[in-house]
Amino acid sequence: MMIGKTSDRNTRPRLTIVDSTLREGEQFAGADFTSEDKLDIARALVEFGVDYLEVTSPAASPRSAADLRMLVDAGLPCTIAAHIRCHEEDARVALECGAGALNMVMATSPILRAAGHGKTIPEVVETAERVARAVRNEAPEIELRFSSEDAFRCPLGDLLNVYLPLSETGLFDRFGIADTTGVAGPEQVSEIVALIARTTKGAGRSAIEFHGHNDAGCAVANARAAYLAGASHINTTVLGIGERNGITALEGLIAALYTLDPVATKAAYRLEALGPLAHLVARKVGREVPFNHVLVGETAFSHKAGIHTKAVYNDPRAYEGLVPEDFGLTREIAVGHRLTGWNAVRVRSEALGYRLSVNALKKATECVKAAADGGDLTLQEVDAILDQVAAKPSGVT
Ligand code: HCA
Ligand code: CU
Repeated sequence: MMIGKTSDRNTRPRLTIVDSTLREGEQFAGADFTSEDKLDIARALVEFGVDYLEVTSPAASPRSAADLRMLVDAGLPCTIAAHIRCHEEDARVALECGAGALNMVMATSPILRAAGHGKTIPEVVETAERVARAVRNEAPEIELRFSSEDAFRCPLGDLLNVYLPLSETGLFDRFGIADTTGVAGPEQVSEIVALIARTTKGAGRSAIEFHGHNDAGCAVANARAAYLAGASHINTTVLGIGERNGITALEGLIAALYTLDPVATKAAYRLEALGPLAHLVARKVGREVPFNHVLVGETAFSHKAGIHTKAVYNDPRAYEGLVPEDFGLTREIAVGHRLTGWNAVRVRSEALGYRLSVNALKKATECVKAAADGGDLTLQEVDAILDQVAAKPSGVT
């Protein structure tokens, strides 16, 4: 398996993350990024190891254009992709601002075509080709992607009637497939990604970019499925922020990649930078990191029940599929609750410098459980019980 990144074109990366925190993420209800915010986030993403940053169309507002210029001028070691409508004017502005790639998008599903641009499938193809030719005229070497908005609510025949003629033009580097309303499941994503990758291969270029929303909670699973089915590029945002409840979270995708190949994932990304990155973006959008978020949530490495804690003390792999130390994180073992076990109490007692007999530890555990039946105890309250038990002559071994 090849997870990773390299700037060497001959050893093209097997998977490239196209992070859209500065585009899809800007569409999150709580996001109102200043120019400085955008630069901070861009730097942190690149520092983590992301190669592509997708940014809001410079045609959206004068500040959006100025911010794209600013990001280009910052000279970060990454490609800045402007997300644009399939309009020649949008493309022209993006090129003028110095974008390194153009991520064009156009709706293909019947519902979005009717509610949006009103074009038929042949007209979608004609428009995309016309804009792409204009772009190639202006900037022959620019990286160009065409994506179908709402691809998963689009009849398969229509989808093929979009991607096949467009791939035959040879104008595009990549095709995007978007689950805009988050209705797809992993099996459907696998099937469509594999089919589009296969059918566009040979005719033109075969790189596939997947973009998936999280309305039904499948965004990370769908991105994983897309990757395994042959997608070369995956869209993410930090904390998954985006329209409604967002898209594939960068943290979730990284965790999924790590479960597939920890060594390659560690080699490709600075994993310990993920936590600070998540907290940075949370601060910028004025929210907390969700307590149970993948990897970086407060409880992501908390162990509680006695059976779990005992096994984790013996071997953390017993209940950890992801190694917190690899991400610069620490596990937490809760002691002061009614589900506690004497191993957790023993470890705490040892941290306090006691060497208690098994009997004394079991006695202390009973005391903790009984007291915690009235509500969880603080560590100080647990320590007070341990102090008392240790003070009894029979307590110490
Ligand atoms: C949007 C829609 C989009 C585009 C995805 C893509 C979606 O906000 O413009 O460019 O592939 O979810 O369809 O984010
Ligand atoms: Cu989207």
